[in-house]
Amino acid sequence: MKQTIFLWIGILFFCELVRAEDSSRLWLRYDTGADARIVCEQSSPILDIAVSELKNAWQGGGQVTLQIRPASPWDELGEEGYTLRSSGQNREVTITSAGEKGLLYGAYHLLRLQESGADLYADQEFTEKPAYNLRILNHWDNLDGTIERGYAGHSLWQWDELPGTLSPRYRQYARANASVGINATVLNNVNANPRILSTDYLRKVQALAAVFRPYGIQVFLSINFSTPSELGGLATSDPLDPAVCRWWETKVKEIYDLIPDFGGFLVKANSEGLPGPHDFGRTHVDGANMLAAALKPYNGIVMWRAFVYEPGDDDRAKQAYQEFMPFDGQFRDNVIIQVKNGPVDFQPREPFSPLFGAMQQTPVMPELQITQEYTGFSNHLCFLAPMWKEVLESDTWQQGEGSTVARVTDGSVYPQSLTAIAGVANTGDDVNWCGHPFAQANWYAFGRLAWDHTLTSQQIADEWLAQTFSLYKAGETETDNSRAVLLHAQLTRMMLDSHEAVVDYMMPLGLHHLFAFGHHYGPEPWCDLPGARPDWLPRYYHRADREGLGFDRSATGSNAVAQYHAPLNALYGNMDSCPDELILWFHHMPWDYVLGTGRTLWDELCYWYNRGVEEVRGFQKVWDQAERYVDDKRFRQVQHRLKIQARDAVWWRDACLLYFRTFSRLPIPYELERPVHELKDMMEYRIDITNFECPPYGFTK
Ligand code: GCW
Repeated sequence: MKQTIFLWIGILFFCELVRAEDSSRLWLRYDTGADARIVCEQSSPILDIAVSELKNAWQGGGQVTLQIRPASPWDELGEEGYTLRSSGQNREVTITSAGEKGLLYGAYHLLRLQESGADLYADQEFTEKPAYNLRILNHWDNLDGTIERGYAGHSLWQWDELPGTLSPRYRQYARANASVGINATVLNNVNANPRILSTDYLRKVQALAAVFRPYGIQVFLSINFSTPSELGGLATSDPLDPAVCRWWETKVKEIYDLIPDFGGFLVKANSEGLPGPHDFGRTHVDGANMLAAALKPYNGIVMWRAFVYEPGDDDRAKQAYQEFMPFDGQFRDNVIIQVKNGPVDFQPREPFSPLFGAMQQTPVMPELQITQEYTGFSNHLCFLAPMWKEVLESDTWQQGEGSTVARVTDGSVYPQSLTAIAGVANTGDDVNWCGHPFAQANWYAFGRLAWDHTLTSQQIADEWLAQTFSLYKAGETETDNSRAVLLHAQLTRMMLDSHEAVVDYMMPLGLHHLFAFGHHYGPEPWCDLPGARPDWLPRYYHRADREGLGFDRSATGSNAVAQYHAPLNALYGNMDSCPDELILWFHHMPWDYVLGTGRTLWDELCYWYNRGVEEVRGFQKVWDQAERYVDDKRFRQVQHRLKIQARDAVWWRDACLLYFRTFSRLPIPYELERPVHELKDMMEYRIDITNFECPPYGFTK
């Protein structure tokens, strides 16, 4: 009898565990009910959250004190930074900050240390402060609930229900952001619907802002430049028209009456068919400054995107620089230019945008893409921290050696009061938020790097894994535990290698934009749509012909290299010195050109594609070992997606090599695996993305 009862208790406990494992808790998987001793003399919505998080989850015993210290002009940590002191002897932790938000971030950091297995009572004192003032998510969420380039379901924002009904996920979203230091969000797509500024929608935005505020999160909106005419009924949206200026001033006042801490506007103008100041014969400066003037009285800002390009004769990669450099210094002080990490468009690998560091009188902010538009959607495991680190650590040389992209944008090199970094969000209403369990790591990594870009990818992967999978806790014996330690190391390695693997099987050696037209999932290097914009077709980028492959951006070609500061212009501009990783970005290389490895371009291409495939197969082997240590649901989700990724990698390799082979007419090196697809079949195949939420995908004919 007793045994049966125990058995039932066991079964119920097990069911509860399984039920709980739906990935919805992200990296915030603390055991609750700790009832820890937390002391904080003040109370406020932000502080109350800091206290309750610790009270619930702090397992360190002793006491944690949260203290606001008087702000002083010498306090370099600001309102968001903090000092954390711990004493082993007294089992005490004290976090001090000049601001409430600093204490909230300190509290989350303490819990992060706990969950990632740090020694909680090593006598220590350290300070933390964010690298960028604004660490902001950009949601490409449409008002109809769809998400442009979103792969985790529909929008989190239930516009139909707002403002009356507040989904519990809003608070969970805010909490997750705060836990990694993200302090702002743009709620709607940069391809903005004018209706977002209608009073109806502003009331919905107000309701969201109220949920986010206690987590230190400020709300911004993307605006459509033609809103005065489209929504306001004006005859024009010309930024120099006094009636248009007045319209914006009135609208901005309405917004601030509803949301006093509203952050400002994000603007995509005269880009990919969206309206902008050019439509009225005005410039980006006219447009941005007009909005900035309306926002200024409320301390609002304008984030004006530099993602602009027109079909024409000139290289797309050069256009943002050409269009924006002449305006350097002409923007108002509450305008910041938002620049994608690379000069084209979030490709798996690009060199950094030459605008970084070059604009010296205007603040510039990097825009990174967390959602995996070009890296396998939510099917492929691709940890993006290494890619972002590569960009942030690229040396622009604009002010001598060490003027890295990070340092020219975070205020270290140029004195700027406005510093910011944006990430295009990968969240949706899927239970697990991001589609792929490992895609959560990219949301996490964006926050951590925006806070501290000197963290290594390894540190970030390490702490995310420890918090998200708790492998060590699974082991029952010492052998189990030491296996878990080894597995943790292998999984970290898998994450760290995953971005390079994706580059290898999709677009190695600097190739870019070989994607299928429209949805950007699979390969279509041959794509040729009559009437399509040439700069939206892969041929524009790979330029394969009988002689060779790649885009000549050297002095003999488009001369995009001239936009880079010395010595990079020469380094990139010369085939012999250009890094292999970027060689086809900058050069049209002969098929038989011998690279540093001693292999010809063609052979090297085959090797890199194959390496990508092999790497993914390696990830499968590592992941299968996790079966005993990870809950069944997440284990199978990842396992299933790795299968898709492995199939897709072969598809990418076969498609690109067989297609390029029609130009090189060279054999795939005989020691390498042979293609398993026919080029003709792959060219006829159309990916069905109408139901992209439920795999399987991949080339199966
Ligand atoms: O990467 C491209 C995307 C578009 C996107 C655009 C942009 C929101 O394919 O979907 O539009 O860039 O960043 O504006």
